[in-house]
Amino acid sequence: MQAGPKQSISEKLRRRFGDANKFLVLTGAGVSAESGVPTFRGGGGTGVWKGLPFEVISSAGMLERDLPAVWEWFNYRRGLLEALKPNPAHEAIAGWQDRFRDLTLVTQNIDGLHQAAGSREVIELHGSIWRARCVQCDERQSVREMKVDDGEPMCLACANPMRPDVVLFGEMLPVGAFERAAAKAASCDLCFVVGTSAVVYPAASIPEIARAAGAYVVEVNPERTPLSDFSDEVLTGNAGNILPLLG
Ligand code: BV8
Ligand code: ZN
Repeated sequence: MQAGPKQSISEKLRRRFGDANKFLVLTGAGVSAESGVPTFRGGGGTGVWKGLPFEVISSAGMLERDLPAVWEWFNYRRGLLEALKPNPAHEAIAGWQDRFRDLTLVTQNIDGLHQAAGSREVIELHGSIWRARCVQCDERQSVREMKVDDGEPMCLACANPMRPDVVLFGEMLPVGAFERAAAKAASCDLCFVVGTSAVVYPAASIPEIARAAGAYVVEVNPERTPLSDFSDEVLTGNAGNILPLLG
């Protein structure tokens, strides 16, 4: 990851940050990159699995066709995550929750590192790799209490197959999750967008909703994204270096 010129925080942003009442933070894979979690588009090796682009292996169609393959894919990613720890970006965001009267943390990540850093009430738009859900009765169970490496686990409540409790492409987001995030975006006065390529919808519409509602939108990313042009400020660099600068 190239070390760009040392990013400084403008007086304007320091003031906006200091005066923020309703603060929304949206994160993507980039916030976990410095923890060693491969990103999807950053060439981190989870863009393709066994020759299949991740949008295919992580799709509703694949679940229909081959649930064991979907389990194998998420078991592999969970294996990568086991030993990984939150980084200073996760810790900075966790520290903000007691500083702001109204902070909403919305993530596209399924890795649980925000919660591991101490963030509470995280809106997980795309679910969690640490949970499984019954395909029939929606019973949820922590994967940590299940044997998942020998074929797909069965539901203890109705004996139907369990599936990873993540949102696959072509599937609806968890009931209420997007609506809650969108409502907070529509009433926030400050919106940080950290480590996302902003191409997956409806998650990428959250900063658009915040901007349309007059919020000050700040992007944190070492690279430009479709959001950069309409953000009020772009902080170019790694979240682990930049977020702690805001204190
Ligand atoms: C749905 C879980 C409705 C599984 C995921 C509108 C327009 C076009 C397409 C659509 C549309 N609406 C719906 C679609 C289809 C689709 C979609 O958006 N497709 C895209 C590809 C165009 N959306 C869906 O299918 C959604 N469902 O719409 O349902 C529906 C359903 C049925 C019937 C009617 C309607 C569901 C989408 C959710 C899919 N699941 N994840 C899994 O993890 O495998 S998405 C997954 O990919 C992630 O959760 C995340 O959302 C996305 C990856 O993006 P990022 O997190 O941003 O990661 P990426 O690698 O791309 O970028 C990393 C960034 O970090 C980079 O910019 C990099 O520069 C930066 N970075 C790197 N290092 C650092 C850093 N930044 C800061 N610090 C660093 N150190
Ligand atoms: Zn069940």
